Amino acid sequence: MRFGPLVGHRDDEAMRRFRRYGLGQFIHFGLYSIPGNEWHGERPASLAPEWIRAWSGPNAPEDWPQTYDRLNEVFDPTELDAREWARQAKRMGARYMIFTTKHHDGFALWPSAHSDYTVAQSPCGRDLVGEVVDAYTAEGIDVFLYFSVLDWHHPGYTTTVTDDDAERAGWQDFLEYTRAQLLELLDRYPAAKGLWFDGTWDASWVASYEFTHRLEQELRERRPGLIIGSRFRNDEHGARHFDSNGRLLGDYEQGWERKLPADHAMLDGHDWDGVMTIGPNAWGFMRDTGDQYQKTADDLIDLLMRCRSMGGNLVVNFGPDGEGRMTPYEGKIAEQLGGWVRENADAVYDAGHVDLDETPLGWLTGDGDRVFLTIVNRPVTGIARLRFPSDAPRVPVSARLLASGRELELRRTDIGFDLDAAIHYDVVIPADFAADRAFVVEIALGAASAGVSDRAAAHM
Ligand code: JFZ
Repeated sequence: MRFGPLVGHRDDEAMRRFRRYGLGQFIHFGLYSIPGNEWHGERPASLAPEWIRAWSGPNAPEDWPQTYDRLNEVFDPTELDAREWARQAKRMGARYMIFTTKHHDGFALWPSAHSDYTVAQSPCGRDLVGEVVDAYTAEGIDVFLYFSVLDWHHPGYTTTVTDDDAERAGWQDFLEYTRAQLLELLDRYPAAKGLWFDGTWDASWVASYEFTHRLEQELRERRPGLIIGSRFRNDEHGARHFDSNGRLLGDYEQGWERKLPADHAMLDGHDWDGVMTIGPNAWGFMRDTGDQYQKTADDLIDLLMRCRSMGGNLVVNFGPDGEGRMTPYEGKIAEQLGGWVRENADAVYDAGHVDLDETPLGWLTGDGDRVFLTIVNRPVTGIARLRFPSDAPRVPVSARLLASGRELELRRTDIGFDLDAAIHYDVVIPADFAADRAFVVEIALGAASAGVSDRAAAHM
């Protein structure tokens, strides 16, 4: 295989940092934020709002793509204050963020020298990518640049492989433009830590594997430490994300989108993150979410800890309105999620997968010295039971509620099953402890010989 992975499993500082991000923020912002999924009261039947340019059918406005393409003439998000966004993300507990520099419509949120369809050709006139990179970096939040290869504006873009000479020349132009924009992004925004690619599924791009292989090399040379996910390129057999030999194409698995791995084993040791919308499938702003279910802070806490228990990060998407304001619902989510994460930070950031049996009570994370049990399903028995292998070198020695530090009774429990293979440890959740969200039990580990005595036996 000549066009397989360019890098193996990385363990440099940038990737070690990636593993401790825990929580991230995605922001989808662009021309599509202006219509917000509707135009003069009409809506497309089934498109994500950031796809509204693809609206067709009986209720689509006349000449819709042309109308959409001219939205740059009115694009002017005067309420957009990147420092405010960054402060909100900080309060939410995000340690990295992904920003749409150019979505499928081809409109660049930085004044790209390689395009005539950018913020510079709009009343906005600001470098929004620069503002976001600076504001988030100042808050200590790492920035990844989302970049859609798929481009509805560039005349040379084609979805298919063609024999037509003019079309082939157009595609070559497009590839050069793509390369130029990516190098431009890296050069303009040296603080950006990664590139988050999208729209790389068309046959034209898949057939350009020699180009993409060379380009990945060039990007990595231009910016040592740069993180590139697996949604950038494919091998010469068209295998995407993983090459034909099953090797990951990039630094982390970038295919977990609005779905999560079923268990840790299926990740095969790869780094990963899961990107998630708050509504069912809306990345860009939606004026009216109607009766669509919106994930609650509790849903997101559950998803976050589920991701952490499998060693991944959760990235929550925000879609600001056309003026650049975060929506009130997103604001509420950010505060609620942030409040929880702040109280339970030890279980979130520096804790990852722990090699223990799963529990129906919630999610396990660990940092070597401690195991954290995020209880989502509080047991009616008041007992949180964990199963340790009987030969475990380190076992629970004490337990407390992470948020308050309240000590909890811990006991080794011999209930007469699974005797040879396992020891069960019970943490007693006090009946007088009231919780209206998931809560974390912190369990300190110590040498097996120092474990708590078998109190069940002592009571006999
Ligand atoms: C893409 C975009 O089309 C969408 O607008 C949004 O930006 C999202 C983050 O990315 O949508 C995808 C891409 C990949 C998958 C699903 C939706 N996928 O791999 O399942």
